[in-house]
Amino acid sequence: MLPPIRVAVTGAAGNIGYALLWRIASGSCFGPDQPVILQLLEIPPGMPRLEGVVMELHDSAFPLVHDIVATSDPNVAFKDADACFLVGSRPRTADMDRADLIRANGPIFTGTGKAINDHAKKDVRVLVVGNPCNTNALIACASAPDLDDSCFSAMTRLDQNRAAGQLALRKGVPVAKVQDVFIWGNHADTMYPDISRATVDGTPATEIYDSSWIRGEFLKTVATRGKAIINARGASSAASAASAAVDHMQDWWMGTDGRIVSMAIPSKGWYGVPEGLMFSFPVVVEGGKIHVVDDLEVDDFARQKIQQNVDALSAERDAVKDLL
Ligand code: NAX
Repeated sequence: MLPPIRVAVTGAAGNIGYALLWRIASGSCFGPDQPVILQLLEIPPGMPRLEGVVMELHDSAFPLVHDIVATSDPNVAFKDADACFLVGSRPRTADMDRADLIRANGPIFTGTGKAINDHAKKDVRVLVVGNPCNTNALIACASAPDLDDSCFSAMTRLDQNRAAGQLALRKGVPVAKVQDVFIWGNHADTMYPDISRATVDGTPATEIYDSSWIRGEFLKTVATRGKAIINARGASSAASAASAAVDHMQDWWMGTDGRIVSMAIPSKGWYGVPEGLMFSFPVVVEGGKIHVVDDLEVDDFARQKIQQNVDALSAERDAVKDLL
């Protein structure tokens, strides 16, 4: 048996937390031989709900769970953390636009980033899920000056999985047959699902789907899926978001074996994306290191979509520049 790793989850008593913790505890994220110590953070009003979650985790008797810490103190939650899922943040309400959400949630991530900086392992892997996740990750990263910026990422895997699901449904094949579709940009409705390298059962996706469907209905379905879920379920995506968070962290932890996946990471100028923007790129992971696949041909349509995301994320960055 390996020594246990410490996994911090914020917003642990929320909807995504309720699905995510069971996947981590069962071994589906870090592997069936990797014990975990769960370090769960909530704000004080969430602590009674978190107590209930912890009771249920104990009642699930997961052999891989060596300890559970439930706290409202970030300094405790991030102590010696090897991996962090930053889920906790304020959800957008009807009276808020995106700019209001950024202003409301930004300060959470300065405190979180500082606590991670001061207490987590120096090679910690941080995944930001709480929205607006790209800019929240940027703030957390900027608030952790002692850590390398490669410790921070934001989640666009749900968008990737949604895109793969739509391609599979359209062709009538299991989703496992779909490979190498990925997302550019922001986790927002500007994001761009790119099929230029994707294959379905070994055949290039560009030979299977006509471009009017790809640029029309497919793009719209993926971009507006979050709203469609809310309309249908009366609540936002939770289990699929948790599943995507597990996929993202598992790939970061174990590697992608050559598969291309999507992760939003601090740009080093790849594809003309300004340095420092937390931008989703096509990546592969090897030995715990994320590498951008930087030699793809980008057509005019994709270039225009990348630029839209650069503009949106630059505007978000400007809106929080006092926090960076
Ligand atoms: P919930 O409102 O169910 O849960 C959020 C939890 O976070 C609550 O229990 C709350 O008490 C806690 N919280 C709030 N501020 C906190 C803080 N400063 N420290 C610790 N905990 C805090 O929301 P849920 O459905 O779980 O969604 C969580 C976040 O994920 C939201 O920001 C949501 O927008 C975002 N999402 C991101 C997705 C992505 O693909 N990146 C997709 C799903 C989801 O929309």
